[in-house]
Amino acid sequence: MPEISNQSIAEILAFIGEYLEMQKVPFKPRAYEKAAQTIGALEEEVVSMYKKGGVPALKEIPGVGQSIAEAIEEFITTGKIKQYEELKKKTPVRLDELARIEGLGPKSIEKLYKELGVKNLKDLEKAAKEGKIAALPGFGKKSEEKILKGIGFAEQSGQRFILGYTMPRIRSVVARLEAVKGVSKVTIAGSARRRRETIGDVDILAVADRPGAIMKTFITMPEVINIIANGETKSSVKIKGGLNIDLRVVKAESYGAALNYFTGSKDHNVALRQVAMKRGWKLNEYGLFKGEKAIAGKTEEEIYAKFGMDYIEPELRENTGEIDAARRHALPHIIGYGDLLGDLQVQTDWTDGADSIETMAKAAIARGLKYIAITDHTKRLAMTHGLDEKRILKQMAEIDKLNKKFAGKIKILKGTECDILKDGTLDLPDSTLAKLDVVGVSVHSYFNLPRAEQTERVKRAIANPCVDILFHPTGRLINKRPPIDIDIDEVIALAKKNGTVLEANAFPDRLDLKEEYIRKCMEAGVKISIDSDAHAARHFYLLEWGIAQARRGWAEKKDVVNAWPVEKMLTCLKK
Ligand code: DGT
Ligand code: CA
Ligand code: CA
Ligand code: ZN
Repeated sequence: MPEISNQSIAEILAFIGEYLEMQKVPFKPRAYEKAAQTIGALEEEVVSMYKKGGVPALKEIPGVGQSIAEAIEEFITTGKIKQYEELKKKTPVRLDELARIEGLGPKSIEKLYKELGVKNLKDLEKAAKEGKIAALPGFGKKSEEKILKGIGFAEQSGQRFILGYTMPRIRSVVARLEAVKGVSKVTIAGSARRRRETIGDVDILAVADRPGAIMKTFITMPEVINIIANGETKSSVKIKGGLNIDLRVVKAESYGAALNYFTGSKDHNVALRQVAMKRGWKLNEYGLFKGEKAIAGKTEEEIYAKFGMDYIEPELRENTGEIDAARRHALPHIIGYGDLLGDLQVQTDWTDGADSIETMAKAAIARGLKYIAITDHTKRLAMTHGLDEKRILKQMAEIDKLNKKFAGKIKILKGTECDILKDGTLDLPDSTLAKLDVVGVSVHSYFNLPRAEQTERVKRAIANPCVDILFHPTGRLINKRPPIDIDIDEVIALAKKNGTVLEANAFPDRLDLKEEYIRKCMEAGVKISIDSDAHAARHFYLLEWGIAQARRGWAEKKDVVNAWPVEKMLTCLKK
């Protein structure tokens, strides 16, 4: 059976959804889109779920019913989906290129194909530059400009892989390498170890008695589509989906030095080497040397110690002040991967989530959480079935009931992800917001307002005393949609003044706030929350990526409100 990644399954389902929307089929497009979203963010490989339990196992994935499960089966077993091939014949366009463009929905893609013969990105750019799109009824000058902007963004974000979605595959490679006889260590290095939001390629380091065996396992993995290099101590492969992986086998005595070198970042390495040079030492991938004599190299810890520095966590190694702080013993005690007690953004099947409140609560308990806030969308997001006042009151009553049932196990908080309207007012009246434990607000529309107007809009929203948290503050989708244009310093300053919490959304393609802005919050004394934004019970594991981003932003446990017990967290929100 071919190794098909969750990403490629998610992608083809999303494409089917888009084609169905072009055909104006009702309801079905949403179902495919939802299934694609859920699968794209699953930790387990769908292929192995299928191998274990066939179509019934696939139907256990939230949002996957009989017909989508069968489509997935067809894809896994034949590499194709007939329905998709047929749809593609009707509108033979490169959806992989066009659907990425911000502001270009399926219906526009179809129109542009029918009217102008636009099949791919190149055609699109040409048509836009020639002013042909502006001339089409229903488009106009503004849409044309938006499309050109979208093309620019797509080109500039290029081919980097989103780490959170890629890591399950990397870990599966590591597990297979660890199982090889004579292998004593396998570690992820490079940008993946530093937990950057996207990675260019994967760097893996191993210590082995005989490198031959591990190299052989590596280059013969079923997902390998191309062996780029195959040497005694270094090999490089490309796997399905286009990701490159480098594997290096090093000696145990220089493992720490090699790990340090291949973890990077390059800027961190350069700065550290300068510190060595100043002392008349030499640092390279084989060790730390005084003349010919190795004085450290087996572990990273001993290398940093020799420099009189505290150990620097990989997430901090970007040469943005960490070396100096380590020398002064002033590094932050960044939040740990097991430190969260709650999750303050959770969607359910009351709106566009796949699972019920009860199912989400059970999954959160299994993840070790002590509380979650249910934060479904509000009515302006009609597409998601957003809640109005009446339904939110009903949901609150349901949460009261469930809290009795789960007493002592988990606390379910009443919340909302309330839409910020164009003028900065909110989608629910204050009288309703005042009844909730956790009021989060988000921008989901008018992404392209000019900077001053957008900043005022967001500031007006968080100036409302009912508001506790600004969710995914910049609205970006990595590789897909640029952030909204706001003056983040002004927003942070106002958050500081009003005690508003800013979110570090953990969804791998959001990671919003990004690290740089989290660090600004730390400097300003603004608290953050790290939320999964789970849309299915299986999404809580994504919290890891929010924690990673917060660590890269130098956040400590004391800076993260949902790392605190629920009473203390609520007191802070309502202050
Ligand atoms: P990526 O793959 O673009 O996401 O970023 P990295 O950081 O994984 O970079 P990569 O894969 O090119 O190299 C892995 C590590 O090797 C990098 O973090 C630091 C080290 N390295 C690579 N090239 C150089 C170099 O020219 N000088 C130094 N000092 N270190 C380097
Ligand atoms: Ca790399
Ligand atoms: Ca590399
Ligand atoms: Zn949202």
